Amino acid sequence: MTDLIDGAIGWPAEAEQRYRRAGHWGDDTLGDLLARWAARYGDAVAVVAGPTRLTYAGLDRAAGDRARSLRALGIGVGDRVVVHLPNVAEFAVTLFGLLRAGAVPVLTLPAHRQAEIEHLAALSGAVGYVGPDVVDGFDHRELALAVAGAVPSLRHLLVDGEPVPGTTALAGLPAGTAEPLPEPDPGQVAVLLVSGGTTGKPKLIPRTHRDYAYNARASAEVCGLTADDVYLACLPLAHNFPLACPGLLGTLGVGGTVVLAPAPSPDVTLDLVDAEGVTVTAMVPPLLRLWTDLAGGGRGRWGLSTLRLVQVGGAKCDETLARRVRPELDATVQQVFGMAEGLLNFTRLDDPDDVVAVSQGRPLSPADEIRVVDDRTGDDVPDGAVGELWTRGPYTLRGYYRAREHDATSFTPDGYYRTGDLVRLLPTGHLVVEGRIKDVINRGGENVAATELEEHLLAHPDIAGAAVLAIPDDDLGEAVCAAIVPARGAVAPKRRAIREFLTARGLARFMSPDKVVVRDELPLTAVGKIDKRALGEQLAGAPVTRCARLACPAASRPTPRSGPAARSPGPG
Ligand code: OOB
Repeated sequence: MTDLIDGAIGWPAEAEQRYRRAGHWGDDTLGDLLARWAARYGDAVAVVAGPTRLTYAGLDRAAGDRARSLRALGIGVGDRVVVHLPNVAEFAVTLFGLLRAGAVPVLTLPAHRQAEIEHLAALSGAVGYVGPDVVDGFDHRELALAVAGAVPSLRHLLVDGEPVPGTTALAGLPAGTAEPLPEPDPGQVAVLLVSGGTTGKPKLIPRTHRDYAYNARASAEVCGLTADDVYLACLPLAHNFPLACPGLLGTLGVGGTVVLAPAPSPDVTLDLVDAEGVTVTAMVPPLLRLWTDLAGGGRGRWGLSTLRLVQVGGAKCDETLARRVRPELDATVQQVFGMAEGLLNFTRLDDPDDVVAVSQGRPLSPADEIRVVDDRTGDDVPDGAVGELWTRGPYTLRGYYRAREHDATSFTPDGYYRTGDLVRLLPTGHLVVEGRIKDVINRGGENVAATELEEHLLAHPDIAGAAVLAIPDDDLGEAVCAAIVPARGAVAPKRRAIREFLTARGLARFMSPDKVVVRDELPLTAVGKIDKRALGEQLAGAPVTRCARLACPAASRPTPRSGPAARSPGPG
């Protein structure tokens, strides 16, 4: 194993040679690549954000200037800097400026707050923070000052906007000198991404120049991106999906234009599609549902005539929704099952609609190695059976950043990353995601896969959102709780109706929710996935229900209904 900076573990020499020979890994840093793209696409528009339009040459120049200013401050090779910017042009300038200076951006999500930023700044030993001034009434400068109070390494608090005492405006940085910028090693860490897990504290994922450049280039290829494409970043750019799958980096690599949506809300993003002639975008399933509801089939004020490809990923897209995209939005849907840790699976543009509707894609690279295993024994499961997905490859990490203890359980001795995702492999080589290992409810000995039940619930015409989670139960240990959001204009079905619906779909009785709660909306994570931890906390505060008290897990008698649950909002 090669040791990368400060404890990130690299690939063994044998794998490195293999990836280089196959042409996956090159010798460019991400900073070099921007210069290359600028030479090729000079005056073409690279980034659009509100009234700002940056050409490739303009972005290249701005990134170089920023790199020199950062170096003048003393920020140099290997220094970590927390980037906490929304989707603004400054994100691209800061990202490439840091890369050019040889520094390592720590890409945090705009929705992160002091607890997360403090943790990530301390974990990375960051020397700097770059954030906006005030967004939607939230003062990032105060956050930065508070974090700096707790994390002594944090010396430079840089503001995109108006500074306050103790912080410095990006616009006011010294120009720096014309001395040549450093040339970082392409095998070193380029960026630190934040892990997407919704349990425990976020971890940092080291992505090297080589592996991330390949990630973006190969993703662009699989999407058939060209210089004519206009990519809309709906999701926060700090997330791997809109950043490099293909996202910002993949689109810039082919000379296309990246339009930054200031907010993911459908009215903003749909308007941008028409205004900027967007051809490709990426979103999480809840947003895709809003798009199709609002704009599908010619509804609403949007033409969407340029849109050709809608990527959906981050969480499972149910079949019903996936099938609506082509007829209603007149675009190809591409399922993307990815992770900040590396492995990306895409349905291909020429996959039959039936495969695209039910699978979450197949690995991006011919060099991706995947195994579907029994997580207790580590043996491969029989063909087509459900097991945990293990993977290694040219853009999948071999270890988290400064987390050796965690690595011991997250990786096998031969370098496979244990994803924690439960999948099944179709004969075509496509994967179907069946849930997360930790997302299986043990209902008195019967296993209820939350994802599977959610998909069945979403097939109900009156249900627009569903999240299934375990609630403690004296008799069963865990009982099944479904939080549902009624479809627009519909009345939420009652628990009995849901049970009949599920039974008609052939589901075992024990799969029927013991409790149903109705919500106007479900809490979302920083990137827009359903946040089950927050939901669990909300439900824990809700009145206790007795409706789940079954004597036996597979009992067929009706569940007794009494107690406070009868008064809680909308139980079935
Ligand atoms: C993406 O990355 P993360 O790091 O925020 O989350 C990764 C996890 C996966 O391990 C899996 O549990 C879940 O999110 N996930 C999906 C999924 N895509 C991700 N579960 C079911 N179906 C899918 N299509 O979420 C991410 C990174 C790059 C591209 C796309 C998504």
